[in-house]
Amino acid sequence: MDERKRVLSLIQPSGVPTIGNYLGAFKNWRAMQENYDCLFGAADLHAITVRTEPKTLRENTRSIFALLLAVGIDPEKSVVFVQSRVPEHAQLAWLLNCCTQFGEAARMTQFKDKSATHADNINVGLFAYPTLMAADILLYQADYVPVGQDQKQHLELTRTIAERFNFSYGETFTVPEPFIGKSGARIMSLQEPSKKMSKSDLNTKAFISMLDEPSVITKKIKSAVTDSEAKVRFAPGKDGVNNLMDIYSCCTGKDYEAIEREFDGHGYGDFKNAVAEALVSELGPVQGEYKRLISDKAYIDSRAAEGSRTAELFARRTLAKAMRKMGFYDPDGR
Ligand code: ATP
Ligand code: LTN
Repeated sequence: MDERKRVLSLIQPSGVPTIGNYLGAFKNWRAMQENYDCLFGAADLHAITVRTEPKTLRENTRSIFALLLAVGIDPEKSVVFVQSRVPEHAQLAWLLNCCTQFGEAARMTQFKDKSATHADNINVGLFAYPTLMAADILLYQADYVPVGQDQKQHLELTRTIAERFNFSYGETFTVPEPFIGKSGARIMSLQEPSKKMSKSDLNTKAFISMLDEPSVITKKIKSAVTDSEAKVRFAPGKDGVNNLMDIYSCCTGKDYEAIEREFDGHGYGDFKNAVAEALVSELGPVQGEYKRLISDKAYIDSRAAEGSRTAELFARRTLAKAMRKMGFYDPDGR
């Protein structure tokens, strides 16, 4: 009997992932494959909550799938899939919509933020985003969900929905726990370090994409906002420097104290050069592998199809169970 705990996490194909996605999510995903039964994938149904060109959606989804493999998510160890290929996600989401209060969804800060940045398209999908995310997680009876800090509130709502369903209809879903790394869980914008780094930021200097060329990485780090103290130390009020220290720490494994010692007596110039170098060597192998994989369309397509079929085998069982518990008529009498 397999006693391993189950892990699930998805990423939206809404652009090229940033080093925030990499350090806050992918690195943990890769490590967790060794000790857990993992499912990872592309949340393309979530991506359409923001207006997206059909061609872009298709390309971004294939691209993010290739990137997952490039960072070392191994389809022989983990189930890697595409959300929209498993129709049970949308089906369970509807059931969960009916177990979620309007007020609960309206409190989500991501909904409030996205409503502000996409004021011309505050669609019902954007509002129902967290119940679809709850369906993603509950369909696979996940124990842990590795995400960045920004997703904690959605995880709390998922737990509330699962507990409510179990209470109303009988034990059905595993109540999941968020898994948020100690460092890298909230990489900040390089230009406004009080805001999280986001791949959909309109200012491209604010983020480093995982596929940025070394010269671009160096330029963006050099123009990152710091402060006038000119001392590398982790302290309140030094958001820009704290963020660079966090990035450096994630890439090198050094703690803040070690970093402070290393740059004692140095200005921000030397520190920024070191951060850029660390990032370039961290991302280099991933970029090489991505280039190789993305040119092999047949391989990516067959892996995505196979992973999605496997995911559906899990998903189908849970959806059937939830429908049975809720009292849906099944004329086949199962
Ligand atoms: P968008 O900018 O399109 O809204 P996003 O990058 O904020 O997207 P996702 O692509 O869905 O959101 O995020 C995938 C994973 O990366 C999630 O686990 C999320 O918590 C994590 N993540 C996103 N941004 C950061 C960040 N700045 N620091 C750490 N983790 C992050
Ligand atoms: N909402 C998440 C992406 C996401 C997700 C999930 C994460 C969609 N479904 C299920 C974990 C589990 C985000 O990071 N914006």
